[in-house]
Amino acid sequence: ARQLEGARVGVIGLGRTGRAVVDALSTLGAQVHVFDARAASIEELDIPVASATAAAAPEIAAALEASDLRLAVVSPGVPATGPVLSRAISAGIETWSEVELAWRLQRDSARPDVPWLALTGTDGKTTTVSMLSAILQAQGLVAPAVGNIGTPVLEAVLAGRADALAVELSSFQLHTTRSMEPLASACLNLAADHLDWHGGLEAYAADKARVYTATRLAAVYNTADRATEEMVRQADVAEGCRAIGFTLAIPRLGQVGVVEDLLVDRGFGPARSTSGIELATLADLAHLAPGGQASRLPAHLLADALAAAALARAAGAAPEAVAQGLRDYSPGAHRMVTVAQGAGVTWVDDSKATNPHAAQASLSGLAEGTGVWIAGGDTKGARFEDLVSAVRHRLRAVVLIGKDQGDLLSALASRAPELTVTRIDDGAPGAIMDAAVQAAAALARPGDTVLLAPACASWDQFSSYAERGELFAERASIAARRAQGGP
Ligand code: UMA
Repeated sequence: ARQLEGARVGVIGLGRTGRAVVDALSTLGAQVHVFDARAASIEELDIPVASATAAAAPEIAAALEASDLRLAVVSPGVPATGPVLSRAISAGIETWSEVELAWRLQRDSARPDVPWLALTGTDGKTTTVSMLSAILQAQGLVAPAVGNIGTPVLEAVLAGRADALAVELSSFQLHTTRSMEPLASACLNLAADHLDWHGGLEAYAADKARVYTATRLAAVYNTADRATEEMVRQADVAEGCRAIGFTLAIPRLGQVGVVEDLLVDRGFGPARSTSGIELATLADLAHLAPGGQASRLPAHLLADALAAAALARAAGAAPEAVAQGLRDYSPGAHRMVTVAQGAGVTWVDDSKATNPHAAQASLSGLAEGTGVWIAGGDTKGARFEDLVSAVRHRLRAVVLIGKDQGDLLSALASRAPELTVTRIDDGAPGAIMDAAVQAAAALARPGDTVLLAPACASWDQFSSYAERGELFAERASIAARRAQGGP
């Protein structure tokens, strides 16, 4: 932190994290030079800075190259494959994520030992980090869920009130995070996502694998996902760090898993050599299952709970805290929420399904031939053939939104030519959702589910997945009421 006093530092991107970075650097007495592709982001900044540049990526790249900056803190949205990062690096500028800055500031603070429990993965991150936070709170710790979920890690570190941090990390954030030494870490799963940002699956996986680097106590992996196990095998972890698997099956030694209706730990403590320690029952998760029936709990939620339990156990959580935390956890908005019902049609908002892997998990719950699927948006370079092949028999029809519908259309044409596809034109967010909901209402039959599970990011047409989900919920309620003969 002392080294930053008086230092000239670039901050690229002034979103949620960028503003926290500018704030922290200014307080430390650094000379801050900000860059953003959007003039509005610069205008909204209310902290004095040494210079502010609003320009497109190539110009920002050129300005960085011409500057004598040695360090830049880069927003997660700035792509690894774009000119800004690549030219900053070739100009010898060190690039840090906000997470990297947060780690370094904590290390130099009065409370350097607050443990970080860091997790990444293609899907389930937000659910898992929220469950983890709930378990740690049940243990009596102040342990907020921070990072990609919303609150910048830096804000939590500077507030200085946490006993532990449950940190959700995206591959973007991990790309420029180097010195973090988490107490425990996990990659939940790996599937194709954000390929355009990283430049390919291999680069994406390599950034995800960074979560394990220098982990001190437990590197948690998914026994059903070989990629995550391989990451742990190859990771440069601290001496004495153990690999702990989580599994939906009966756990072996060194694993956390399920025995009949119990979540059982055979990874930590004396349990490593015995039949294991009972952590919780499936009934503790019943509130997350359709109709509150534990027997219908979706497998991915059970996997998330096991991963959260493993990370929490690494931080010393007692079995009772695991059970209590899982009971306390409630799912966030826009994750498989039934938002309306009318004329026998159920309307479900899963706007959070922003990639094909997540959309497949939600579509897999539909009965044969009963789904009207609203899909599309910013594809992030993903492919949709496998998804369409896996879910086609569950669908009645598809409504496509999004600016670029080509990739989804060609996957539908080649893998599910029998399906009716309705395309919605570009327009204002409200008008797009209006048209999509009206089209879906006309296609749905009694007993059907209209499911917003776009398999794509929302950025091309909406401000966020939350806005997309909110507009859907609002329009779906109107459609359901009308179908019942209401106003
Ligand atoms: N900007 C540029 N150039 C670029 C990209 C962005 O100048 O190439 C500017 C934008 O004009 C804007 C600012 O940077 O002013 C936006 O920054 P940002 O989009 O990088 O994001 P933040 O507002 O700092 O929010 C980030 C995460 N955003 C992304 O990863 C894109 C948030 O995750 C996260 O909650 C927040 O930090 C706190 O940690 C969002 C997300 O969609 C929700 N994440 C992806 C996902 O979950 O799939 C990874």
